[in-house]
Amino acid sequence: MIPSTVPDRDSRDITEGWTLELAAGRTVPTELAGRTIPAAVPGTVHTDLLAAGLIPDPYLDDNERLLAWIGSADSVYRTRVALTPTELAHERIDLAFDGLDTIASVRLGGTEVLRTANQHRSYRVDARGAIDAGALAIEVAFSAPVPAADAASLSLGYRPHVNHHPYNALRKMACSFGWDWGIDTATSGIWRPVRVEAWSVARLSELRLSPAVDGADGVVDVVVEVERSGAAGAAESALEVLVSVGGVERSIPIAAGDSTGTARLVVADARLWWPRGYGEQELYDAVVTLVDADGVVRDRRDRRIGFRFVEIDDIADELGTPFVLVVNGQRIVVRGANWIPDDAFPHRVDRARYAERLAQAEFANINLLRVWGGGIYEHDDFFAEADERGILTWQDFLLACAAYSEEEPLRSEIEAEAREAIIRLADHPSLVMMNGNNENIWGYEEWNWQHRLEGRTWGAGYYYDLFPALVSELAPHVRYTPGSPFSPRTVAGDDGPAQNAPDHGTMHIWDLWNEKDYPHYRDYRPRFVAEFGWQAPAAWATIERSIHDEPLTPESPGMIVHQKAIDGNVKLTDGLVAHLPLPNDMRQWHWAMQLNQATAIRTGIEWFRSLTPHCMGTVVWQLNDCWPVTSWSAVDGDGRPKPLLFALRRAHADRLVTIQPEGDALRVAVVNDSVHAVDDEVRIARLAFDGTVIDEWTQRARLPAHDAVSLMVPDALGRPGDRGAELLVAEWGGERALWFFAEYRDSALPAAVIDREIVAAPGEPADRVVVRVTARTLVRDLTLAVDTVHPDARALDGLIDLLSGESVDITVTLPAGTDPAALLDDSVLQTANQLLDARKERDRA
Ligand code: BMA
Repeated sequence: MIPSTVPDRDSRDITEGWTLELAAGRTVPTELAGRTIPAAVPGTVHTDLLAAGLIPDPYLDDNERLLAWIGSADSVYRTRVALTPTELAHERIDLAFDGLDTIASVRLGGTEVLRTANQHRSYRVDARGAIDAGALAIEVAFSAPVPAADAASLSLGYRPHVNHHPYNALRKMACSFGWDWGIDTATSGIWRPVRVEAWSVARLSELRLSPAVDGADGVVDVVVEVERSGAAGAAESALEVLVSVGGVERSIPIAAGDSTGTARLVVADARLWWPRGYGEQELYDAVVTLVDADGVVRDRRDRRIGFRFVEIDDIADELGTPFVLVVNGQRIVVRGANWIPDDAFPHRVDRARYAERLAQAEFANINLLRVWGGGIYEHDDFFAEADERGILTWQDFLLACAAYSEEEPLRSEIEAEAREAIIRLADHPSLVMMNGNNENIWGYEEWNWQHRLEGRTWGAGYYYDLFPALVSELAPHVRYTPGSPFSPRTVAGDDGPAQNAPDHGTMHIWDLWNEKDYPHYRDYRPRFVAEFGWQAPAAWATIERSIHDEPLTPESPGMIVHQKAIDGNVKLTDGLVAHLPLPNDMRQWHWAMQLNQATAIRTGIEWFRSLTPHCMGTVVWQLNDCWPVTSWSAVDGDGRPKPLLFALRRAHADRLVTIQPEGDALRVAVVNDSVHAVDDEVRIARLAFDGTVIDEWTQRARLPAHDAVSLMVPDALGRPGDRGAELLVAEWGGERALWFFAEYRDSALPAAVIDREIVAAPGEPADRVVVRVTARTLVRDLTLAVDTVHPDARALDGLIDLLSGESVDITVTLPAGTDPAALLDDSVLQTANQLLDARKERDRA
């Protein structure tokens, strides 16, 4: 029987009474040095100074530069905690730090008890001896991170990295030093909760649950470790760990003097956990309690686990090496996105924000999120949301775009953080894979690092030995890959590069954004694309909130500060002008760039999905942002979607029809990633822009679940009479694809004539209105800029193509008090047509 009692221990977060003091010296402004500033834990120096009104918001305008001094400031956090009589009655009083950012000295009553240099670990100290008059005086002194990283970059030995600071010399969130989408905030602080934990006899110090599937049964291997209090007799007392999963219970005796135990539970006829789109997300409560010889419950853990088994099919075939995630025996077509910290100050991201962001991922039909290695080992709330929604996750170890020392002191830090991350995250069913690094193997082999390293270590020992050994020891039910990208079993030579080889394993495609136009995605026939992306500015309301340039232009000072990519604006322009004219009007520029981003990514995903099953996944760069910035994201730093989110929703839909060029001909690919077979006519028609059908053709396509087929468009049908004024339409299974023979700018796309009205939406909640749009001409990419009406308004559909005469209802959520009629204003309407109107007007002038 699992005792229902709560454990006899006291645990509480220490959130009260914290202060921050900045040490005089270095770059600290004199009026701030030595001052006592109220502080928050969890928190950071930046956010405490901001809350105290002592600095402006770093995310606005050019404040990043004004606040750069913080990275070179030493700081001290202090509080005094009065302990309760119940706490004092316990044998042990520990302080548990879930995260310290980064170089810290913890002092209790003036005595140093802990030194740390790793943001990605947690720490615990026995604080009993430091109690004075029933209270603990806690002081956490942080050394400035920027000079520390600089000094370490020499003491560890130079190692290549991207961006401006040597983030690879310090175990601190790499992107907090600035990234090509990230603000440089290198801050300090107690970024995760601190608890006082009072306990007696023993506590659960480690718990590992490895769920597996054996025939119809679910199997959970349990490993527990206990720490004894050290009080007289505690070492000898016998303990018992009780485990319960889905009604099955097991007892693990821990003999006197012992501290570990194992058990295997079998849950007969277990219901499986499936990724979304493939089945249900069955979760089981797992409860683990620690009971002492007197039957008193001393500790307890509650988890939600799931039964699924994961394999990676990377067995070489005649074309190279595939990369296929196989979950419960089902080959998964990954429709994924990369995830970065959702805030440059990640302690501000709470469960509600994770829920909102993952709901946006779900909206975009995303079935996998990759937690990129320049950020953090994500919070449990992120994984809990993913578990419930069936979004697969893949967590990188935190080594990105750089070479890393394999010697001490870095080696032990990396091993300790990796162990901790694996143990903390492994029982989330959504976590299917851990990955050694981001781009480091590629960088070593192909970015001239070997030359610069002069024989120094670069991280191979982590990727090929340490990490795989830890994952198989601690989480045998989670898969591992050495890197992203990673091409196994290849050597540089005649048949291409050793790494990032399209035919082998995972690849990142960046040469398009950097150098070529997006139709060149079709030059690749990859097995799995783990990164590719295209930039666009943030939503209009986000720009208005965060940048106050007068005039606001693509190159005005604030816009340039909020664009971190090398030659970002030049690449935006180059990427646009092959397709659309460059508008010399800020609102139109903004719309053109957002549209181009969406089109570029949609082109890529539809092409890659048209190659199913040769290509078994795409993971677009990137879902989210950590502040308001021009970037590759689909959702901006204020949480507002860009039109790309609609493009992802379409391109990732279970059923996809897409028209792709194949040599001189056209191919219609129909892809069925739903669990149901689809039997329908494929109807292909060539139309004039006014809607007249010029030619058409049908053929039946019956597709089992998870299958794809391509049909070649008959020659005559695919050959337009007037390239600039005709289009091809393909329909199948309720989906539709359009193909335009000419670029927007070379086409006769007419000025759009569009009727709009607000229609009553039966059953819609009061904050929802429906805008009915009817096209009187061919209209491309219709998108409502609803955030210009109210910053919190959201449209639930966008990037809509309408043939002349067609209508669509767009649901908009609109905060109370806003007049829905404002949604009908011309300034809200965005179409590709209007981007050509401006040029036509200019040509006329
Ligand atoms: C890849 C990523 C990130 C980067 C992105 C865009 O290299 O791994 O490092 O932000 O490209 O340049």
